[in-house]
Amino acid sequence: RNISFPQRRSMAAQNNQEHTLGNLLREKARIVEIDGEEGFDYAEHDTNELNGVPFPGSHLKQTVTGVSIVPHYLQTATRNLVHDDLQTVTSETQAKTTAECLPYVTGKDTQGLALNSHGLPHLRRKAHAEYLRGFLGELPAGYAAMDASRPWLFYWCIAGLSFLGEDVSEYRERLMETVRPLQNASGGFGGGHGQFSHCACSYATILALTAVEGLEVVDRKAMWHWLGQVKQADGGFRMAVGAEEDIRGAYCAMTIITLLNLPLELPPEAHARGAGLQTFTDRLGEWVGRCQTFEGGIAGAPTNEAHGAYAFCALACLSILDTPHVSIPRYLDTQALVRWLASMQTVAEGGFAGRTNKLVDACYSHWVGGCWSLLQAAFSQSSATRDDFAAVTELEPSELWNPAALIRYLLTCCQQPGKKGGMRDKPSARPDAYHTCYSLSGLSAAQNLYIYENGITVDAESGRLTAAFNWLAQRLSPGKAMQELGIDEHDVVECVHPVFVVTFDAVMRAKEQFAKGGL
Ligand code: FPP
Ligand code: K
Ligand code: ZN
Repeated sequence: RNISFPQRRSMAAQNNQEHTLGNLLREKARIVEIDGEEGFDYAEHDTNELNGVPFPGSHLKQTVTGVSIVPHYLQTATRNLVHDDLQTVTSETQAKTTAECLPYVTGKDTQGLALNSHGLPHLRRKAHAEYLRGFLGELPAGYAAMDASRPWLFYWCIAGLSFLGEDVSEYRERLMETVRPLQNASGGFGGGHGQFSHCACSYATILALTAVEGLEVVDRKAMWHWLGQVKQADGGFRMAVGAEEDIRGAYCAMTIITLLNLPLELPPEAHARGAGLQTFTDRLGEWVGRCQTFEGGIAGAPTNEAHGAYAFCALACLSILDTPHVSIPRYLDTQALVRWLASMQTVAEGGFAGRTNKLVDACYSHWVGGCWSLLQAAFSQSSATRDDFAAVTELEPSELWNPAALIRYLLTCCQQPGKKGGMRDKPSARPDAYHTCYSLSGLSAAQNLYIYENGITVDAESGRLTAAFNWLAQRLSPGKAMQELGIDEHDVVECVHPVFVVTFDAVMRAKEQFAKGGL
């Protein structure tokens, strides 16, 4: 009872290491069953129907340890594996969150939302689009606190609209004129005029411009020089000159370099040259590898705590460096990573948490759901990698997470009901542009199919890394898959690029625009 929090965590980690993932999944099913018998809410809500319609995926239900009372996804989620009766703030907030979500995920309370043919709420396309458009004008005074994050608002709203299939071309001129004064003559974008350039602001600006075909406003040469100042001798990137070095920097910088087709050679004045580095990619994979923790997840920087948002940055960065099924296993312990990622899908909410012993949150539908898109493609690639994977996990890559459960969480718990739209972290949170954008991106990860086509990884003429341009997407079409996921055609979002997080069309246009390279 007096076990301290960190000790509990490391017990969980040791426990994880002693089992195969298949065993953990079975163990989880057993724990859920015990909870049911002890009077925890699961039994009461246990049903394979929602408003008279069978649960998506309920036909997949297996009988585990002789008990088949829980819906399929309660069996496949592996969270809270080490279950004890120790009451802490953590266990209390978890119980509160489960209780807050259960009426919605089970369909007991539909909040007045219009339902689809599977008994789940429809995606409120028009309401969410209107909500996002509302941030692309003047904002109330309280938003002054977001001044240094203005490019993020441009990106979340414009990208989010494009994920809903809305035409965003009307924002082209306005966005170009708005970001022009945010660009520094010495390269990169800040949050506002006169603010220092920053990797996050530059990344968000570049993606928003990509979405509206407005990249010509970028001074590519200056950007190349500026990025040369944030590249570090150990292989990583700082977020700004003199700022923290973390994995966001690595992913943001490599995204900018690739979309703008900047030279991979470091500018002559880059101080990392003094340590023998010649290119932006030197020592980068190794640095990303150092961010993997004892839990198997990825931290923002070496020695820090594993977090889903950083796992996405790591996998996306490695997917820019090379073919994902080559670069991911080269720098990361994929077994450990997969085990950790699987444990992020929560019971009974069905969405993802960002880290061990923390709560489900809609934005991790993208940060963690996006990891699955990248990994699934990596491991479905060849029968060799697939067999390797199955040997470790006893499972197929597609069995490691439950897209139907994620969709259910997003549609039932994360859509703001009533007049206003927008999507939210969880029912007790208010909607915001960030959660709306990444909920929609997470829906795409759960709905659409991404395929990695082996192809050229470096363009011979321009020198650009092209590995991240080899993705193909298959939009979910009517039929069995929709049935299993519990959605109608109306609820399907556009294919979101698994590395660059804008639509596929937008990525292809950027690729063509700078095909020649040069500066
Ligand atoms: C914890 O917040 C969150 C973090 C430690 C990192 C979040 C980073 C991102 C969402 C994005 C990074 C990526 C780019 C491209 C900039 P918390 O403690 O409020 O949430 P938690 O309880 O869910 O961990
Ligand atoms: K959070
Ligand atoms: Zn969130």
